Amino acid sequence: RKSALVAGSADTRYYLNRSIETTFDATLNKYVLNDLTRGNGIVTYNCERTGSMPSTHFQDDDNNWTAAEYDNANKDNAALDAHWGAIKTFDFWKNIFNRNSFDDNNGQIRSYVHYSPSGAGWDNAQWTGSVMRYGDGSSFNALTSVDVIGHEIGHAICQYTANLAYQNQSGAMNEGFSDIWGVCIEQYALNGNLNAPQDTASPGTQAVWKIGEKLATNPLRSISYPLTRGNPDTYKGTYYSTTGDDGNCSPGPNNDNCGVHNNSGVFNHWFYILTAGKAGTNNAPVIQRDTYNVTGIGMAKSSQIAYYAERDYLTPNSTFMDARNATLSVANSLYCSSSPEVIAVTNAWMAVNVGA
Ligand code: ASN
Ligand code: ZN
Repeated sequence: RKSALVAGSADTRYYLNRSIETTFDATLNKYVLNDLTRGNGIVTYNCERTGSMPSTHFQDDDNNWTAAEYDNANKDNAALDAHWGAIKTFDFWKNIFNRNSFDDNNGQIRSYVHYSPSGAGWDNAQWTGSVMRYGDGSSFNALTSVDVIGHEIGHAICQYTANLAYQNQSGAMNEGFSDIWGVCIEQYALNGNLNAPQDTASPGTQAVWKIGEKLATNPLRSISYPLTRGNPDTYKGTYYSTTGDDGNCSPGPNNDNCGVHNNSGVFNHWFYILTAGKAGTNNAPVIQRDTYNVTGIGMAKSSQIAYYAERDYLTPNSTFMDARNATLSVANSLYCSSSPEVIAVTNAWMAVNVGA
Protein backbone atom coordinates (compact mmCIF):
# COMPACT_ATOMS: atom_id res chain seq x y z
CA ARG A 1 0.00 0.00 0.00
CA LYS A 2 2.79 2.39 0.83
CA SER A 3 5.06 2.93 -2.10
CA ALA A 4 8.52 4.38 -2.41
CA LEU A 5 9.34 7.38 -0.46
CA VAL A 6 9.84 10.67 -2.05
CA ALA A 7 11.28 14.02 -1.13
CA GLY A 8 8.42 16.44 -0.74
CA SER A 9 8.50 20.19 -0.78
CA ALA A 10 7.08 21.86 2.32
CA ASP A 11 6.30 25.53 2.89
CA THR A 12 6.81 25.44 6.64
CA ARG A 13 5.28 27.87 9.09
CA TYR A 14 8.59 29.18 10.46
CA TYR A 15 11.42 28.16 8.12
CA LEU A 16 10.29 28.89 4.56
CA ASN A 17 10.60 26.00 2.11
CA ARG A 18 12.19 22.76 3.31
CA SER A 19 12.60 19.27 1.92
CA ILE A 20 10.79 16.50 3.82
CA GLU A 21 10.46 12.75 3.28
CA THR A 22 6.90 11.53 2.84
CA THR A 23 5.16 8.39 1.58
CA PHE A 24 2.64 7.85 -1.17
CA ASP A 25 -0.30 6.01 0.36
CA ALA A 26 -1.97 4.07 -2.44
CA THR A 27 -5.14 3.51 -0.45
CA LEU A 28 -5.66 7.20 0.13
CA ASN A 29 -4.13 8.02 -3.25
CA LYS A 30 -2.29 10.84 -1.45
CA TYR A 31 1.09 11.63 -0.05
CA VAL A 32 1.22 11.50 3.75
CA LEU A 33 3.66 12.79 6.40
CA ASN A 34 5.31 9.45 6.99
CA ASP A 35 9.09 9.28 6.59
CA LEU A 36 10.10 5.64 6.20
CA THR A 37 13.76 6.48 5.51
CA ARG A 38 14.78 7.16 9.10
CA GLY A 39 14.88 4.45 11.77
CA ASN A 40 11.50 2.83 12.20
CA GLY A 41 9.87 5.92 10.79
CA ILE A 42 8.86 9.49 11.54
CA VAL A 43 5.12 10.00 11.24
CA THR A 44 3.07 13.14 11.87
CA TYR A 45 -0.67 12.84 12.60
CA ASN A 46 -3.61 15.23 12.76
CA CYS A 47 -5.64 15.51 15.99
CA GLU A 48 -7.96 18.06 14.34
CA ARG A 49 -8.20 20.05 17.58
CA THR A 50 -9.35 17.21 19.74
CA GLY A 51 -7.83 15.60 22.80
CA SER A 52 -7.65 12.20 21.13
CA MET A 53 -4.69 10.91 19.14
CA PRO A 54 -6.00 9.22 15.99
CA SER A 55 -3.88 7.85 13.15
CA THR A 56 -5.31 10.50 10.84
CA HIS A 57 -2.84 11.59 8.19
CA PHE A 58 -2.17 15.02 6.81
CA GLN A 59 -2.56 14.48 3.07
CA ASP A 60 -1.39 16.10 -0.13
CA ASP A 61 -2.11 15.40 -3.80
CA ASP A 62 1.24 16.13 -5.39
CA ASN A 63 3.78 16.25 -2.53
CA ASN A 64 4.12 19.99 -2.91
CA TRP A 65 2.82 21.10 0.46
CA THR A 66 2.38 24.74 -0.41
CA ALA A 67 1.62 27.83 1.65
CA ALA A 68 -1.50 28.36 -0.47
CA GLU A 69 -2.84 25.05 0.83
CA TYR A 70 -1.49 24.87 4.38
CA ASP A 71 -0.88 28.42 5.64
CA ASN A 72 -4.48 28.81 6.74
CA ALA A 73 -6.39 29.96 9.81
CA ASN A 74 -6.20 26.38 11.02
CA LYS A 75 -2.38 26.63 11.18
CA ASP A 76 -2.13 23.41 9.17
CA ASN A 77 1.40 24.35 8.14
CA ALA A 78 2.48 23.69 11.74
CA ALA A 79 2.37 20.01 10.75
CA LEU A 80 5.10 20.66 8.19
CA ASP A 81 7.33 22.19 10.86
CA ALA A 82 6.61 19.30 13.22
CA HIS A 83 7.54 16.77 10.55
CA TRP A 84 10.64 18.63 9.37
CA GLY A 85 11.75 19.32 12.97
CA ALA A 86 11.45 15.63 13.89
CA ILE A 87 13.51 14.75 10.81
CA LYS A 88 16.21 17.26 11.77
CA THR A 89 16.19 16.07 15.36
CA PHE A 90 16.62 12.46 14.21
CA ASP A 91 19.51 13.54 11.95
CA PHE A 92 21.20 15.50 14.73
CA TRP A 93 21.28 12.49 17.03
CA LYS A 94 22.33 10.13 14.24
CA ASN A 95 24.94 12.31 12.55
CA ILE A 96 26.46 14.01 15.58
CA PHE A 97 26.33 11.22 18.17
CA ASN A 98 25.49 8.10 16.15
CA ARG A 99 22.43 7.67 18.35
CA ASN A 100 19.61 5.84 16.59
CA SER A 101 16.51 7.84 17.54
CA PHE A 102 15.52 8.73 21.10
CA ASP A 103 15.84 5.17 22.42
CA ASP A 104 18.98 4.35 20.41
CA ASN A 105 16.92 1.51 18.96
CA ASN A 106 15.40 3.40 16.01
CA GLY A 107 12.18 4.08 17.90
CA GLN A 108 9.47 5.51 15.64
CA ILE A 109 8.91 9.23 16.27
CA ARG A 110 5.17 9.94 16.30
CA SER A 111 4.00 13.56 16.41
CA TYR A 112 0.39 14.62 16.99
CA VAL A 113 -0.35 18.12 15.67
CA HIS A 114 -3.46 20.21 16.46
CA TYR A 115 -3.68 18.45 19.81
CA SER A 116 -6.33 20.21 21.90
CA PRO A 117 -8.08 18.78 24.94
CA SER A 118 -10.43 21.81 25.08
CA GLY A 119 -10.95 22.53 21.38
CA ALA A 120 -9.09 25.84 21.72
CA GLY A 121 -5.44 26.31 20.83
CA TRP A 122 -3.39 24.38 23.38
CA ASP A 123 -0.43 26.45 24.62
CA ASN A 124 1.97 23.58 25.08
CA ALA A 125 4.07 20.90 23.47
CA GLN A 126 4.89 17.67 25.20
CA TRP A 127 6.69 14.37 25.16
CA THR A 128 4.11 12.09 26.78
CA GLY A 129 6.57 9.33 27.59
CA SER A 130 6.00 7.69 24.22
CA VAL A 131 4.85 10.26 21.62
CA MET A 132 5.00 13.98 20.84
CA ARG A 133 2.02 16.26 20.87
CA TYR A 134 1.79 19.89 19.82
CA GLY A 135 -0.75 22.60 20.47
CA ASP A 136 -1.76 25.29 18.00
CA GLY A 137 -1.32 27.87 20.75
CA SER A 138 -3.61 30.69 21.77
CA SER A 139 -1.37 33.17 23.57
CA PHE A 140 1.54 31.54 21.71
CA ASN A 141 1.90 30.77 18.05
CA ALA A 142 1.83 27.04 17.13
CA LEU A 143 4.38 25.27 19.31
CA THR A 144 6.26 23.57 16.48
CA SER A 145 9.48 25.58 16.19
CA VAL A 146 12.56 23.40 15.84
CA ASP A 147 14.00 24.40 19.23
CA VAL A 148 10.76 23.33 20.94
CA ILE A 149 10.78 20.06 18.99
CA GLY A 150 14.41 19.41 19.96
CA HIS A 151 13.50 20.26 23.56
CA GLU A 152 10.56 17.84 23.70
CA ILE A 153 12.42 14.97 22.05
CA GLY A 154 15.20 15.85 24.50
CA HIS A 155 12.87 14.64 27.26
CA ALA A 156 12.73 11.31 25.44
CA ILE A 157 16.54 11.18 25.27
CA CYS A 158 16.68 11.85 29.01
CA GLN A 159 14.09 9.17 29.71
CA TYR A 160 16.26 6.59 27.93
CA THR A 161 19.55 7.76 29.48
CA ALA A 162 19.97 9.50 32.87
CA ASN A 163 16.20 9.50 33.46
CA LEU A 164 16.54 12.53 35.73
CA ALA A 165 13.64 12.77 38.20
CA TYR A 166 11.36 15.66 37.22
CA GLN A 167 11.70 17.70 40.43
CA ASN A 168 14.33 19.68 42.35
CA GLN A 169 17.87 19.88 40.94
CA SER A 170 17.53 16.71 38.87
CA GLY A 171 14.35 18.10 37.30
CA ALA A 172 16.08 21.41 36.55
CA MET A 173 18.76 19.43 34.70
CA ASN A 174 16.10 17.37 32.90
CA GLU A 175 14.68 20.70 31.69
CA GLY A 176 18.17 22.11 31.09
CA PHE A 177 19.25 19.17 28.93
CA SER A 178 16.07 19.64 26.89
CA ASP A 179 16.87 23.32 26.39
CA ILE A 180 20.48 22.48 25.51
CA TRP A 181 19.37 19.96 22.88
CA GLY A 182 16.80 22.44 21.62
CA VAL A 183 19.57 24.98 21.03
CA CYS A 184 21.97 22.48 19.46
CA ILE A 185 19.28 21.08 17.16
CA GLU A 186 18.18 24.55 16.06
CA GLN A 187 21.80 25.37 15.27
CA TYR A 188 22.25 22.07 13.39
CA ALA A 189 18.95 22.34 11.50
CA LEU A 190 19.29 25.94 10.39
CA ASN A 191 23.04 26.14 9.79
CA GLY A 192 24.13 22.56 9.14
CA ASN A 193 26.93 22.75 11.70
CA LEU A 194 27.53 23.33 15.41
CA ASN A 195 29.41 26.61 15.09
CA ALA A 196 27.02 28.57 17.27
CA PRO A 197 27.83 32.27 17.60
CA GLN A 198 28.65 34.06 20.80
CA ASP A 199 25.81 36.16 22.14
CA THR A 200 27.71 39.12 23.49
CA ALA A 201 25.07 41.85 23.77
CA SER A 202 22.84 41.55 26.83
CA PRO A 203 19.89 40.79 26.75
CA GLY A 204 21.09 38.49 23.99
CA THR A 205 20.21 38.87 20.36
CA GLN A 206 21.19 35.55 18.77
CA ALA A 207 18.05 33.53 18.04
CA VAL A 208 19.80 30.22 18.47
CA TRP A 209 20.46 30.97 22.16
CA LYS A 210 16.77 31.52 22.85
CA ILE A 211 14.04 28.92 23.29
CA GLY A 212 10.74 29.66 21.58
CA GLU A 213 11.67 32.95 19.91
CA LYS A 214 9.28 32.09 17.08
CA LEU A 215 6.29 31.66 19.36
CA ALA A 216 5.89 35.08 20.93
CA THR A 217 7.48 38.51 21.18
CA ASN A 218 9.53 37.35 24.16
CA PRO A 219 11.18 33.94 24.00
CA LEU A 220 10.30 31.37 26.63
CA ARG A 221 13.90 31.28 27.87
CA SER A 222 17.32 32.75 27.21
CA ILE A 223 20.27 30.39 27.49
CA SER A 224 22.91 33.11 27.23
CA TYR A 225 21.21 35.62 29.58
CA PRO A 226 18.69 33.69 31.73
CA LEU A 227 18.14 36.70 34.01
CA THR A 228 16.54 38.61 31.14
CA ARG A 229 13.67 36.08 31.21
CA GLY A 230 13.44 35.97 34.99
CA ASN A 231 15.43 32.75 35.42
CA PRO A 232 18.55 32.33 37.55
CA ASP A 233 21.96 32.24 35.89
CA THR A 234 23.74 30.98 39.00
CA TYR A 235 23.05 28.38 41.67
CA LYS A 236 21.25 30.09 44.58
CA GLY A 237 21.48 33.40 42.72
CA THR A 238 18.79 35.92 41.79
CA TYR A 239 15.47 34.18 40.91
CA TYR A 240 16.69 30.76 42.09
CA SER A 241 13.78 28.60 43.31
CA THR A 242 14.21 26.75 46.56
CA THR A 243 14.36 23.01 45.95
CA GLY A 244 13.93 19.97 48.12
CA ASP A 245 17.64 19.26 47.63
CA ASP A 246 18.86 22.36 49.36
CA GLY A 247 15.74 23.99 50.85
CA ASN A 248 12.32 23.05 52.13
CA CYS A 249 10.29 22.83 48.93
CA SER A 250 7.92 19.89 48.43
CA PRO A 251 7.66 19.30 44.69
CA GLY A 252 4.24 19.51 43.10
CA PRO A 253 2.28 20.95 40.19
CA ASN A 254 1.73 24.30 41.94
CA ASN A 255 5.43 25.05 42.26
CA ASP A 256 6.62 23.59 38.93
CA ASN A 257 8.08 20.66 40.87
CA CYS A 258 10.28 23.11 42.77
CA GLY A 259 11.16 25.26 39.82
CA VAL A 260 12.30 22.86 37.13
CA HIS A 261 11.61 25.38 34.31
CA ASN A 262 13.29 28.11 36.36
CA ASN A 263 16.39 26.57 37.88
CA SER A 264 17.18 25.08 34.48
CA GLY A 265 18.68 28.55 33.92
CA VAL A 266 21.72 27.51 35.99
CA PHE A 267 22.47 24.49 33.81
CA ASN A 268 21.63 26.38 30.62
CA HIS A 269 23.98 29.20 31.55
CA TRP A 270 26.76 26.71 32.33
CA PHE A 271 26.34 25.27 28.83
CA TYR A 272 26.34 28.69 27.21
CA ILE A 273 29.50 29.77 29.03
CA LEU A 274 31.25 26.50 28.21
CA THR A 275 30.28 26.76 24.55
CA ALA A 276 30.66 30.41 23.68
CA GLY A 277 32.71 31.78 26.56
CA LYS A 278 31.68 34.73 28.62
CA ALA A 279 33.06 37.47 30.81
CA GLY A 280 30.67 38.33 33.57
CA THR A 281 29.72 38.97 37.14
CA ASN A 282 28.36 36.24 39.34
CA ASN A 283 24.79 36.77 40.54
CA ALA A 284 24.75 34.59 43.63
CA PRO A 285 24.85 35.50 47.30
CA VAL A 286 27.44 32.78 47.90
CA ILE A 287 29.82 33.00 45.03
CA GLN A 288 32.66 30.88 43.81
CA ARG A 289 33.91 33.72 41.66
CA ASP A 290 32.78 37.34 41.75
CA THR A 291 33.82 37.87 38.19
CA TYR A 292 34.72 35.36 35.56
CA ASN A 293 36.16 35.19 32.10
CA VAL A 294 35.77 31.81 30.45
CA THR A 295 37.08 30.87 27.01
CA GLY A 296 34.46 28.82 25.19
CA ILE A 297 35.27 25.48 23.54
CA GLY A 298 32.54 25.51 20.88
CA MET A 299 29.33 23.53 20.58
CA ALA A 300 30.83 20.40 18.98
CA LYS A 301 32.85 19.79 22.15
CA SER A 302 30.40 21.18 24.70
CA SER A 303 27.51 19.10 23.35
CA GLN A 304 29.65 15.97 23.44
CA ILE A 305 30.60 16.60 27.07
CA ALA A 306 26.95 17.20 27.99
CA TYR A 307 25.68 14.12 26.12
CA TYR A 308 28.21 11.66 27.52
CA ALA A 309 27.50 12.98 31.03
CA GLU A 310 23.77 12.48 30.48
CA ARG A 311 24.20 9.04 28.89
CA ASP A 312 27.00 7.54 30.98
CA TYR A 313 27.22 9.24 34.36
CA LEU A 314 24.05 10.90 35.62
CA THR A 315 21.26 9.00 37.38
CA PRO A 316 17.69 9.90 38.43
CA ASN A 317 18.58 11.81 41.60
CA SER A 318 21.73 13.56 40.39
CA THR A 319 22.40 17.11 41.58
CA PHE A 320 24.20 20.06 39.99
CA MET A 321 27.33 18.99 41.85
CA ASP A 322 27.00 15.51 40.37
CA ALA A 323 26.70 17.09 36.92
CA ARG A 324 29.82 19.14 37.56
CA ASN A 325 31.72 15.99 38.52
CA ALA A 326 30.25 14.05 35.59
CA THR A 327 31.17 16.64 32.99
CA LEU A 328 34.66 16.92 34.46
CA SER A 329 35.02 13.14 34.23
CA VAL A 330 33.97 13.24 30.57
CA ALA A 331 36.32 16.13 29.79
CA ASN A 332 39.18 14.42 31.60
CA SER A 333 38.63 11.22 29.64
CA LEU A 334 38.40 12.99 26.26
CA TYR A 335 41.17 15.55 26.87
CA CYS A 336 44.12 15.76 29.21
CA SER A 337 43.71 17.03 32.73
CA SER A 338 45.24 20.46 32.17
CA SER A 339 43.58 20.92 28.78
CA PRO A 340 41.64 24.05 27.79
CA GLU A 341 38.52 21.87 27.73
CA VAL A 342 38.88 20.72 31.35
CA ILE A 343 39.71 24.27 32.43
CA ALA A 344 36.66 25.62 30.63
CA VAL A 345 34.33 23.02 32.18
CA THR A 346 35.71 23.81 35.65
CA ASN A 347 35.48 27.56 35.24
CA ALA A 348 32.02 27.49 33.65
CA TRP A 349 30.72 25.60 36.69
CA MET A 350 32.41 28.11 39.02
CA ALA A 351 30.81 30.91 37.03
CA VAL A 352 27.38 29.46 37.84
CA ASN A 353 28.36 28.97 41.49
CA VAL A 354 28.80 25.20 41.48
CA GLY A 355 32.06 23.72 42.75
CA ALA A 356 35.11 25.28 44.20
N1 ASN B 1 6.36 21.99 27.49
C1 ASN B 1 6.60 21.39 28.77
C2 ASN B 1 8.02 20.91 28.81
O1 ASN B 1 8.47 20.23 27.93
C3 ASN B 1 5.63 20.30 28.99
C4 ASN B 1 6.07 19.24 29.88
O2 ASN B 1 6.06 18.09 29.48
N2 ASN B 1 6.52 19.51 31.07
O3 ASN B 1 8.73 21.23 29.70
ZN1 ZN C 1 10.55 20.50 29.03
